[in-house]
Amino acid sequence: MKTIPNTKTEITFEDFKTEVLNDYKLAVTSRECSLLGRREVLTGKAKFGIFGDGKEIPQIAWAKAFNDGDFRSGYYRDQTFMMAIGELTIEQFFAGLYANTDIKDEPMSAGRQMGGHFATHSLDENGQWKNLTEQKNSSADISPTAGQMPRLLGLAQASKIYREVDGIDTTKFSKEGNEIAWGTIGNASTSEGLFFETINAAGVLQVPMVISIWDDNYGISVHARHQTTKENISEILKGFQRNEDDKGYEIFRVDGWNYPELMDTYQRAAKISRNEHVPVMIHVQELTQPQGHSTSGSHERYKNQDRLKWEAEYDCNVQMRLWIVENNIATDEELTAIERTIKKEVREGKKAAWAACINPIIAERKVALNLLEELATSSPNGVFITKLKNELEGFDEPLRRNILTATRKALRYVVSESSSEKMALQNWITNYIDTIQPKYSSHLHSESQQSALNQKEILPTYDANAEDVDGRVVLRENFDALFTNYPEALIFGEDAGYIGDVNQGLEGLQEKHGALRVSDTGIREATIIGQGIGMAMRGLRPIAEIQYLDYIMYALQIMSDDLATVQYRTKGRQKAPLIVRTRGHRLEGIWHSGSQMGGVLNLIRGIHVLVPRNMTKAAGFYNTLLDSDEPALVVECLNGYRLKEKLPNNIGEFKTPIGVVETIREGEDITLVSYGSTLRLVEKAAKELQVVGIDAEIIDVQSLLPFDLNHDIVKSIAKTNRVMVIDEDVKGGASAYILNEILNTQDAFQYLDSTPKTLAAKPHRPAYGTDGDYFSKPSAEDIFEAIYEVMHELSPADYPKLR
Ligand SMILES: Cc1ncc(C[n+]2csc(CCOP(=O)(O)OP(=O)(O)O)c2C)c(N)n1
Ligand SMILES: [Mg+2]
Repeated sequence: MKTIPNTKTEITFEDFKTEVLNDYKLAVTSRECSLLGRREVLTGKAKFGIFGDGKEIPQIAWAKAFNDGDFRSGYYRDQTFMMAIGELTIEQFFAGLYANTDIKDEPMSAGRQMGGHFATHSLDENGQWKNLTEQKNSSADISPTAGQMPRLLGLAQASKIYREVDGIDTTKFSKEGNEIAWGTIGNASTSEGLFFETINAAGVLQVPMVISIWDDNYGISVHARHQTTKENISEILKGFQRNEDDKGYEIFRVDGWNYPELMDTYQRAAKISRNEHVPVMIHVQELTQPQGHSTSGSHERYKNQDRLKWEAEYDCNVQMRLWIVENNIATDEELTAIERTIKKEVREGKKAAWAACINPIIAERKVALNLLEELATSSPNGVFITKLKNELEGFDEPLRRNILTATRKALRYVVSESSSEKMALQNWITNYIDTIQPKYSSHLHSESQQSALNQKEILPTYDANAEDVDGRVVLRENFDALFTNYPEALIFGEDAGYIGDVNQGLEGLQEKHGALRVSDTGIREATIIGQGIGMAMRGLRPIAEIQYLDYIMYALQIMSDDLATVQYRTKGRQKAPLIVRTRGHRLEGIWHSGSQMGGVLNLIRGIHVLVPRNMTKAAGFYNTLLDSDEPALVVECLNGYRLKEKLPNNIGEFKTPIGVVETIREGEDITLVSYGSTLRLVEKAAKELQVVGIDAEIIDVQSLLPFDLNHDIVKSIAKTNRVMVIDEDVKGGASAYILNEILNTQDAFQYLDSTPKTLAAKPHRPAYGTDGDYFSKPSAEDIFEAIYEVMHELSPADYPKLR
């Protein structure tokens, strides 16, 4: 036989048989899980199911080529692979389906993600790195199709950096860059832009990435003829094939039901990619979906009889079984016996998983029922409370929601009573919510010691005769210090390398720190972020540069869906402390002046959003962030690079704190809240207002997410009794966000003597040119007049109408 599962040449037939049968057992186990999983959804125990049936055999071949230290970035079909690398048991599979919130039972996401979204733990329970070279790693899945691709690029690039850059401590992350990043994607999802963008970028970067395309001819109900030119993705990507003259990909095509061919293909692919750092594509064709796409519908609706017949015949498990029998590796009876045992094992595993999920809730319900009973006995409204109690008791499979609905409603019946039973229930409800809520809400941000919020401010210090320099020089000097102090730090983006970014904040740094650490990228914002996510997940400290804030829109989806949710969707067991550097605010024209902050703020909760008003503040943020373990977006002021700032003498050391505002002008009459470039106009207006006797206090927010953790703004309002938020975003954008924080989080209403105001831009994008800006965004005159108007309303005699 040409291929045997292992590349070792001398193994006995018995060894071979054991290994093949073991593989078959795995395939059957995985399939049984899928079959039973679907039943669990149809009977209502689980909400939704999407399974790996029909894709078992290639995943077993892949798992054999997957080494410790390697990373997976895949999608919901990969359960067999996860089982094959020992990272998913039968119990865990069902725990995911049932949304068990205990991370010990459900290690993929502690019930936060639907089943079929896989992950391993890169961090221990304290948020510290485990040794990733000693385990098989899977980055946490996300649901948007092809969303796994950008991160895959970075996971692969990390190996290249670890192999080629000197001076990095690789102990926990890499063995000479020998790790492959393995991707998987469905055939239909290759239609997404993210797929093509990643494929091109990996070809350019020549990184050890192996992408498997699981091709079952469909994307839900939509046939390949509507998805892919020539209905064949490897056919149309042939131009990426490398040859003697040009670098590119190695491309393989293999049938997904052909066990020996798959074994051979994956071994060859791994060898090339691991040794030579060449990207490889494996187009796995002729796969099936025995149960259709998911539990949401049946494939009989869109597959014809011929297709269904073909799928039954070419089901990869069926084909492997045939191959085993035909090659006299095992008899039909032996296999039937194996299948029977596995069915039983899966049933038992499922039962155990259900018990683990439901028992804690039943125990909690018992406590609640007792409290309700006691309350009913002590209350004149006992009958109503008993009814609630009986309803709660009647649920065969209670949810925590049922427990809280009953107990919270019960309190309404005793609202005017006072009893120890009532107090006991009140306390229990509060404590119960306090203990259960974190199961759903913890770890949006890092909860480790390195959380950015634990970083203390270190002020910049200056020589007596400190030089006035262009703002960009402060940044450049600071980046230089950071790349010297942090060998694992690197920056990349459009024009970030050779010319040192479009505003020269990285001038000369490529020459000094090398082209792998200060590098140019293609114009591909989503995968620039993906590079950053993947590298950050493997212990590097990437800074991904998005040239202008306006163009972050291309990357916003991946920031929102992937980067922002890494900690949350793994309950703190993975992190991607990526710094996204960009520049925005207050330039002119529909696309170079944007401050689409409202959108950004609301889409990337989980990422800090920092808006420094000058380059010293910005540099301080980079220093803070590199000492912490969280992702952040830093928006530098586009019009601030040539403004003069004093050069601090503690470059690389001073730190701007996160979530802390700064009062940049003291005043008595009104509190003005703003950030970024708009502050310069607010300061100008404040000076002019002083002339007419209005004394404004100005607060620079600096950090939009998190927002004013010390609640300093409300302290200012307690003094001035008036507030205006000034912003260049559209109405309802960042200004509305800020006002919400001031009113709802900081409870400023009680101190206000005038209506709280926001002053924002016109609803259209800003027109080009100085006048375009003047008529699109708040000008110094607009700000002056808006504030004057507030004072006019207060005292028309002192402040007569201007116009
Ligand atoms: C961005 C995005 N669009 C749509 C969906 C809904 N959706 C989920 S799976 C799927 C089809 C994917 O087909 P394919 O990539 O071939 O994978 P398969 O399920 O066939 O293995 C679609 C459209 C999604 N999850 N994400
Ligand atoms: Mg498909």
